[in-house]
Amino acid sequence: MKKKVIKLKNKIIKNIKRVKEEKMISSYFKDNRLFLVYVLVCVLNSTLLRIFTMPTMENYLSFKPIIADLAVVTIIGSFSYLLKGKKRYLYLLICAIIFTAICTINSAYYTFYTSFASVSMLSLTQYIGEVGDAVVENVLQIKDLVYIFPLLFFIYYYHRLVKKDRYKIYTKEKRIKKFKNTIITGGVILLLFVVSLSSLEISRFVKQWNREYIVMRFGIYMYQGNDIVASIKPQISAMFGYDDAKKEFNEYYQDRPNEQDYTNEYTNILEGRNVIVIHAESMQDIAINRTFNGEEVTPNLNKLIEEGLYFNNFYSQVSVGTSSDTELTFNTSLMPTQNGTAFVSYFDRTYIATPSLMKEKGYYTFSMHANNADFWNRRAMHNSLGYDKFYSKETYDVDKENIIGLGLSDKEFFAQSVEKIKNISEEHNKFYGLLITLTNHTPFSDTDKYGEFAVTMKTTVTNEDGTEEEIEAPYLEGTKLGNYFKSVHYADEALGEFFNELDKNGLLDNTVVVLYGDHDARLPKSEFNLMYNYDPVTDDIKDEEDPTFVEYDSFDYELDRKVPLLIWTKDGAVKGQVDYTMGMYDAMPTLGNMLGFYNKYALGHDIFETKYDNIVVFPNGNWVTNLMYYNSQKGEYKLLKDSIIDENYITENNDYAEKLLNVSNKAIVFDLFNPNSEEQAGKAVSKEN
Ligand code: GP9
Ligand code: MN
Repeated sequence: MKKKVIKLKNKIIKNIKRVKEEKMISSYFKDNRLFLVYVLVCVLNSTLLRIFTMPTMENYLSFKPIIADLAVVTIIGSFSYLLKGKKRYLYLLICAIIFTAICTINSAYYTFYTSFASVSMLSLTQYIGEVGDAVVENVLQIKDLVYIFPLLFFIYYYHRLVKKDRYKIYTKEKRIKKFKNTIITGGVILLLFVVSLSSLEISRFVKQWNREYIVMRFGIYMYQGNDIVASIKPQISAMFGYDDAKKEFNEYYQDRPNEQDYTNEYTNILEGRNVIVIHAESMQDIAINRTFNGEEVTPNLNKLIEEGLYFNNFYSQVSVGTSSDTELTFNTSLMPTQNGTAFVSYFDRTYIATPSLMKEKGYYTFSMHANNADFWNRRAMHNSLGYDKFYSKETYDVDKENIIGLGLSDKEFFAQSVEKIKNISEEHNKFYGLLITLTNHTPFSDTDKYGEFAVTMKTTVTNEDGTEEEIEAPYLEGTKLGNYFKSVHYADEALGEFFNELDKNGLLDNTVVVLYGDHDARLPKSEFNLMYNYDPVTDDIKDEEDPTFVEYDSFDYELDRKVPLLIWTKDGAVKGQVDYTMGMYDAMPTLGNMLGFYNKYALGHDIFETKYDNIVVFPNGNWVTNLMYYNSQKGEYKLLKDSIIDENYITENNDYAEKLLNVSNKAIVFDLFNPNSEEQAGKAVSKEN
């Protein structure tokens, strides 16, 4: 009996405790409703951003970034409790607006650059106006505005609380107590998060070069906070850490000979010739030798490829500096910088660049681009690269009729440039010139100005009654990819006219023409799928069960981002197709060997020395070799050959890529090609002191 009473007593105590706990929890919720809604809104937005930008299984299941967001949002929000009355709401509102803005901006930025935004890019926002259409059509989409709705709910919720008289006004003691409890809770969540991190995660967070990886593990808020520190760092770190950078730099290059120590069949083969380099905007390899109903997209380029030396496995290595990054890499064999862009943030550094080296060989060097000279800071940077003169928009006749897309049409640009080159050739013995095209730039929407080129599919279909019928299915008409091919067709036509004019004026006789595609055209993957798997009968993508269905994954998409590289002479001095895996940074050493110059500090190689052993490192740490494409963000790869890979292969190439990116970045940031860099670093430090 006694036992039963004790049992009952215990049960009652337990129940009272549980009820008390439940009451406490519910009273906590009631007491902190606004704060909790603020937390929910901010964490939800960050989660939505990750899901919309990187929809992978790993992302859906990952709690880590949610914990990180929770810690940041709680700690920052906790200060609201120090404020009285309505001010508490206003503080939370401002925080929620900032967090929402971070999500919106990053969502839009990701669409355009497949990366997350960095405050170091703020100095570039002036260029956004210049690419006008491109930004509106490509960047601002409805999905970027989704983040505003949770914010609106937060505002609505506050007003509802006020209306129902449920918005709490706390005493000073209560406010301080709440602040303390909340910040401690945030701190504990943060601590739990930190102890869960692996050393790889910590190291990547510190380096901040793999942005997707960081957002995936640390959430967008921690990423952005870290980015602010990382963006200010280059300015500060150019003052500090010089000795370590110089040491690393010296070690990297210590075994390199000062003079070229090899020869191959291409050595000096083009020495002494004039050089015309064509920077073909957004020219992607997928357009080469492609036909629609038997019509070539690039008939002129295809002919030149037949006559010249063509590299059909060539990748651009751009980061957020797109065109300008390629100019940097092509001319210096360095990689784009890890923060900001070399053209904008580091234009005042010393560069060992092809134009300067050609100048030393007695060439007159120039660049031509019919756009504003300050775009990508070219006015300043072309000087640093060693161009004697930059012929920019001011030197061209640009009128309304001649504008396509971003500016002067390629046909008009080339026509006017030939006149300039004619004068140059009369005044100078030898010249090295760069022509940057413009028409074939995203969004490829000026289709009525490109001329006729159908991207349809004509085919014969058998009707139910057995009769055959010729149909012309829409295929890529009306798609962005289709418009791209129309634009490329125009760019190719302009190129054909340019060659004709050069030839008519005798300017091809002792000249080598180099043409590269500066980067891919940022076309949607879904449209590639349509291109490879189009069914003209249904006017849709084939069924996956269809035996002719071609699997198209994200690796295929990366591999399709290849761009053309062509070296052409009228007399066919160099000829053939080369399928070695090659990157933009290999252009300088490969051309140097042909033209008779050598740069000890090139990060790439003469492709005719490395051949199939080459590796192309991308600014985000991904790399591609003859054997595999490796995605360092996801730690996944695709084998390109039927071969067995040694397990060290990935580790060694990852180390190689990381070192190369690091040395390249430090060489630029610390101005290590400048013989006076040490003195300058010393001065900067003493100025600081
Ligand atoms: C602008 C042109 C385009 O002058 O070079 O630059 P992008 O948008 O390709 O970097
Ligand atoms: Mn470009």
